[in-house]
Amino acid sequence: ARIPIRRALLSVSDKTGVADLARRLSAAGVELVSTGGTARLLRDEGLAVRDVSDLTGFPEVMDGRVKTLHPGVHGGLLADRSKPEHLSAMEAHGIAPIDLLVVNLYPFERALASGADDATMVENIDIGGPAMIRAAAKNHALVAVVTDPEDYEVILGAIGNGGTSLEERRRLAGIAYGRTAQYDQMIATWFAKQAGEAPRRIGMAGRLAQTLRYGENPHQDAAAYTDGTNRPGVLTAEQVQGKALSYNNLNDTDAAYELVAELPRDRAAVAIIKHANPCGAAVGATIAEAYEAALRCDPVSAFGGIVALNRPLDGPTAEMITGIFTEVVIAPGADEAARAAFAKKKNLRLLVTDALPDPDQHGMLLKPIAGGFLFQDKDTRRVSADELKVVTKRQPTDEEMADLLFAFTIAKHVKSNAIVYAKNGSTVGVGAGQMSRLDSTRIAAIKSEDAALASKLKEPLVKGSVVASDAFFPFADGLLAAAAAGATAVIQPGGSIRDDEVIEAADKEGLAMVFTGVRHFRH
Ligand code: 93A
Repeated sequence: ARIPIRRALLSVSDKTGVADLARRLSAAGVELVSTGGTARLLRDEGLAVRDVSDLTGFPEVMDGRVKTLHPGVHGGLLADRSKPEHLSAMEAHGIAPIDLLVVNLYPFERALASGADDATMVENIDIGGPAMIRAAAKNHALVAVVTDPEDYEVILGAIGNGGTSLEERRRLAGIAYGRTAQYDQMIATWFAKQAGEAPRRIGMAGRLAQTLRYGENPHQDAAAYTDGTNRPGVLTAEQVQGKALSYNNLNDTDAAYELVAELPRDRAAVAIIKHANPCGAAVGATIAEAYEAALRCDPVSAFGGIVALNRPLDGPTAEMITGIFTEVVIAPGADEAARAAFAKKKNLRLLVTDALPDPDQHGMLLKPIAGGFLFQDKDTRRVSADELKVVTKRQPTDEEMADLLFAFTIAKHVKSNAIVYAKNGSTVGVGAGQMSRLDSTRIAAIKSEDAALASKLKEPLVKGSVVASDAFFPFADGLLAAAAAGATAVIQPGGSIRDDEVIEAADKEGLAMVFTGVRHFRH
């Protein structure tokens, strides 16, 4: 049955759209009741609002920690008005029924993302809000509960329609419990982190951003979720043009953007991604220069690729990109000339963000396995020049050193076993996802030779390059294959029981080699 809305309690931290909603409710004759900040905002909008303290006969106290925690509120939310006993209790204690609850919670997730101190985190734990939400949702037979500005529409529709339907209230109740569960999950995870422990229980901390047409394949259902932090990235991007993003597009675009975000910010940087692996990445004086260099690495694989930039897209680069079939381009901005060049390619997706992803921001990685899932921190480790240990007789030159660090950074973003050859701030060969490190080393070199043939170069770019390995060479064979392909310097974690053999082979070949002491597996 439809339940008309006569009295609504509004208490929101995210004030988006609440004034509009309240105005429409008020115009329909609904009595508005509200907490401090929300009441103030609605009064500023010229609306008549009762204070919660009016309903409870009790002031908001303790910096707002106790505002709505009172039988005057909870009785109004929980009363089953079909029961004479509940009605008489309402009568005896002067409890007014509430038909609609609009609450959203203290922004704990925003506080977390902003790196707030412990005291601030604690103050951002909402108590009264979840209590009201759970009460109203339990009593969904009579009360509608809205926890998300996105659902104000449901209420606006109900106003002119004789009230909310049971079906609507039931759906809103489910959304409400999903919200409080997720909220407490986040708080629990924060406490576990403080205690230096893995959280005892963990759930899905996500909010539906969009349902996707399908997953990695057309027979798989899929959807994208945001984690509430609003961190810059593919999910916060504005899509300027092109078809809707697919599951694979989102996955690859994220990989591309996170990669360029980690390259030196004082250079323009470009990455081209296929199947979540870079088939080219480069830094340069300009975005156009970096794109050209990145494309040169493997122009065949770049077909249908995803391109990420660390600088705004400009006209000349946009023109170049349109010269080859490209699925997605993401950049922190795009100028007029670039937008005009892309407008001709209707299907090409252009995504623009106001900032790059923050590579130092911690994150959690979940991987499902049968009967459960694995959890780990995001790999935010970055190796700096002063951590490197030269282990060979020959020291790397300054040019080699710069390329070694660049190559190792790229290798972090390549599926293991990862081998990356680089020269002059550009990848020249990438070997990804092989079960043998030797195979990755060979494949990357073969690809460089193929690219040289395709581009009619006299000699493959891998000649005179440096090589990075995401984990140690277990034997000398991989290193020897890299030397045979033309690498002159090597960067790798070290730590194999055969390090001596590998170092000896490097010395024999005249290679310079540095150990990072840090491994970057990625699967
Ligand atoms: O500190 S609380 O847990 N104590 C309460 O009794 C209480 N009641 C509502 N926080 C409480 N709220 C929250 O206040 C709501 O969930 C909402 O996020 C916020 C709205 O406060 P204001 O209207 O003063 O801006």
